[in-house]
Amino acid sequence: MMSMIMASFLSAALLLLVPGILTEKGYGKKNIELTIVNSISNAPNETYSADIVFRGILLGAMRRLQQTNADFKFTYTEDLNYGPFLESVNGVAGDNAEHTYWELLVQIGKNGSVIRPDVGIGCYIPEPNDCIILNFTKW
Ligand code: B12
Ligand SMILES: *[C@@H]1O[C@H](CO)[C@@H](O)[C@H](O)[C@H]1NC(C)=O
Ligand SMILES: *[C@@H]1O[C@H](CO)[C@@H](O)[C@H](O)[C@H]1NC(C)=O
Ligand SMILES: *[C@@H]1O[C@H](CO)[C@@H](O)[C@H](O)[C@H]1NC(C)=O
Repeated sequence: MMSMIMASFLSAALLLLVPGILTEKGYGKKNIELTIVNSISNAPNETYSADIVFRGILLGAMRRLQQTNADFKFTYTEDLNYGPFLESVNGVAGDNAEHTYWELLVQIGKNGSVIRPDVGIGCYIPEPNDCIILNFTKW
């Protein structure tokens, strides 16, 4: 008897909690925009829309985009200290001898300012509506 009361109390409590959990700051997938800019060749920009899970890392969104969109490809190397270093995007690779690399920039919100994150693709956590800019450039 006691355990039945407990059980119904617990399931009632769960019913109250679950909708809260599901709606808590966007359970499920949100969108970010990913713009590929080549500031060296001046090739036209390419823009993709990618899914991002709640507080997911940019690398995760890029991996899922690569799995679902045959036009988007990237490679990275693993740095001992800092993790994933973005090496190439759609066949264009950074080159130490030419001092070229893929710079990670983020435009905050739609018409917002552009920041240069102080972490790489494995650590950066985009906000929904962020526009990620991968800028092929020189150092
Ligand atoms: C030089 C430098 C660069 C050069 C490296 C060119 C080269 N081949 O020499 C360039 C311009 C490419 C670069 C790029 C970036 N960098 Co940098 N870079 C440095 C710096 C000033 C010195 C590194 C160095 O030469 N160390 C000495 C050598 C002997 O050691 P090393 O282990 O061989 O160094 C290598 C790694 O540091 C690696 N590397 C450099 N930057 C980054 C960034 C990431 C995320 C990774 C995985 C590896 C990596 O390249 C070096 C040469 O191969 C450090 C700050 C510092 N004072 O240490 C920041 C630093 C390592 N970079 C940093 C960042 C954030 C970036 C960028 C993500 C910036 C951006 N928003 O685009 C990009 C990487 C984007 C990508 N493609 O993934 C951060 C990393 C912090 C973190 N925890 O993620 C640091 C610590 C500076 C900071 N802001 O605090 N970087
Ligand atoms: C490409 O995108 C960048 C960053 O959003 C922007 O500054 C630039 O004007 C764009 N270039 C073209 C040709 O659309
Ligand atoms: C964003 O900027 C563009 C170009 O400057 C402008 O035409 C547009 O009205 C702006 N949009 C918003 C929502 O501010
Ligand atoms: C890309 O890098 C170039 C060279 O550093 C810079 O002038 C340009 O503003 C960057 N692109 C964007 C979209 O910020």
